[in-house]
Amino acid sequence: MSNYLLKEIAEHLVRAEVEKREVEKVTSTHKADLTVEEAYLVQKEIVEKKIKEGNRIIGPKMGLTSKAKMKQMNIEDPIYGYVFDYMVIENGGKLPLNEVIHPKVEAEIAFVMAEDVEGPGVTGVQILAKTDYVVPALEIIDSRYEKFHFTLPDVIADNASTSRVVFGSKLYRPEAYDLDLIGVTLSINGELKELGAGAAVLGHPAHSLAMLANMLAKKGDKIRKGDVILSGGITSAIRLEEEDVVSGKFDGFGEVSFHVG
Ligand code: OOG
Ligand code: MG
Repeated sequence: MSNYLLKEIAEHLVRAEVEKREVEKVTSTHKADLTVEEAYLVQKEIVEKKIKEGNRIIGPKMGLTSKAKMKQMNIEDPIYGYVFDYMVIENGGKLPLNEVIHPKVEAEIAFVMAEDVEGPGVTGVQILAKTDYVVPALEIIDSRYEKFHFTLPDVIADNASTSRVVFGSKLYRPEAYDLDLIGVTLSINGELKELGAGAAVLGHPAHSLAMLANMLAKKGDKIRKGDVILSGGITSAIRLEEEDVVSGKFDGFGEVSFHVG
């Protein structure tokens, strides 16, 4: 793929995000045979563009790490993307609907890293040993593609649909919990929509971060000390509507909430 096309696709997707306009998937409009490797180059271009514009990385994130998410999106391979500072909504805060296209919410467990972790060969135990804290989170995904329809390379190029995130207000030490056994409920306007447990994410959320470290290693990159990392949606994502009040309850971890305005 030419450097020109790569930059063109990156700009096209950033424009869609900024203008809050859904677009046809890149494999329909720009390059039918876009590979996974090329898609990560597009994503890198987007990330570098956002950094140049003065935004800061909160951390990488994993996606499509649970059966529920894989089934919902019809893609079987975990992916990663990046969360930026402008995407963070405070716990209990508001998601202005006019800032997004067609948002969905999903419940996740996030990790705050105490040290760098560099693959290959990283295991879940090593991740836990290098984690300062875990924190419950609600991720708001907002694919820039029409109807959330995409192939694996499309969603990678689109920074894994990353849009907004709400982190819980309290940090928890990882060794005090069996993160695979943490029960989670996701309710909207008081109605239970989804439920699951940490084990839905590759057997244990730490496995997701181990996979992330090993995927990053292939690009000469690593998990960094201080990164706050989403391990991936535990359940299917739920479409958000005007005035929705969203609550994620995590057993022993309290509640994370926001409302749509
Ligand atoms: C891709 C983003 C996936 C997750 O946690 O699985 C993701 C999508 O579903 O649009 O963030
Ligand atoms: Mg997610």
